[in-house]
Amino acid sequence: MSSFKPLVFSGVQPTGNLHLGNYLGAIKKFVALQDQSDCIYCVVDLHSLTAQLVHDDLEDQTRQITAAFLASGIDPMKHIVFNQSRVMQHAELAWIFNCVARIGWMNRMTQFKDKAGKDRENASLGLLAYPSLMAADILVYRATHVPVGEDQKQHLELTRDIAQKFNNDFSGRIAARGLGVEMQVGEETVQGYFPITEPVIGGPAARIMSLRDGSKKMSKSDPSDLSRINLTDDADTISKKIKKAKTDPDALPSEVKGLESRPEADNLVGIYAGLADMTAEQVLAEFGGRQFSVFKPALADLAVEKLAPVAGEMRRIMADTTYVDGVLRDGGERAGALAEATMRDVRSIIGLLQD
Ligand code: AQP
Repeated sequence: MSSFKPLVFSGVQPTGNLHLGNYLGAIKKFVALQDQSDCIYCVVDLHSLTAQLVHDDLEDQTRQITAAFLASGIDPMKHIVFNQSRVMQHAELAWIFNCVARIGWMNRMTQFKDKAGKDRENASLGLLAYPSLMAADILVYRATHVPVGEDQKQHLELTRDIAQKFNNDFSGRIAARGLGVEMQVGEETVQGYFPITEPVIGGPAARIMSLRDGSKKMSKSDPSDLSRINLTDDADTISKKIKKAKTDPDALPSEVKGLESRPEADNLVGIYAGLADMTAEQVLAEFGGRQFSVFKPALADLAVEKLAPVAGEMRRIMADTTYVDGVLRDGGERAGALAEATMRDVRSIIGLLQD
């Protein structure tokens, strides 16, 4: 009996300027994982339609996320970088998962509740079914690991539920075709066609909060630009935003426990730790007892030092649209071949006739 080879998949929506939360919570992890496993990184343009259906610049935003991947150090030759809509098997598998998943599962998603707001009846069906497409993105490659920020944890649990239900519903047909793969789920060894994917979440930057309100996550859709550091911000803007970041009047504590109930201080320490590849403990060992008037300039210098090269490289790559489009085309072809192999199995498992 075979077992799953480690494979990393993750995606980012082309819904606006990338920010420090996307960078530290996701993209920096994407870069780190490429030395350990095969990786597939996707600009999830179909997902972005749930946020905004009519775009004037979806093409450019897709290229911008691609440029951010490449500028951060993702190698598109060793790994796969593409935009989701090129590989139609994502949408095909999402339809099948719409029939596997239950409406109640979708209704419980906090992101759906937040984004739909009070007028749920008027939210698009796509917004409700978003996690089903996300499960398809991951499972069409039978990916085993998914690096994401903490806000995506619930969606990944749903991906696991969908995989498990598919494996159970079709267990007889999977076994009859010899397509079962043995895997460890908790203490149990089980067989199934889809892996029960592991989230890769954690570290000091798993949830970067708004610079204006430590109880809200840093987000592209926050109307205040001061709430986030965009990857394309220049050095002055980064420094100004950190200087204006909300804090409290106390000095930094020497122990992590002292950050409890100080969300803004906790957030800035997490950002420093994420940028410097340190733990919060190490940051506090250096800055404990110091006022924000000392810590903020040090954080601003560090942010400029780490982000300016990425922004510069992004601009250089963005200027060469032929290159960016070539990366996406090549990645799409390679991803499409892998996805089609899965879909041939899935169609056979379900009983959908094919040649
Ligand atoms: N604040 C954050 N802290 C850590 N990680 C974050 N991510 C997003 N915000 C934070 C992670 O970035 C990856 C890509 O995100 P996405 O664009 O696909 O989706 P999103 O979560 O909807 O991003 P935004 O910026 O928060 O957009 P809006 O404003 O539309 O809600 C994901 O891995 C995500 O976890």
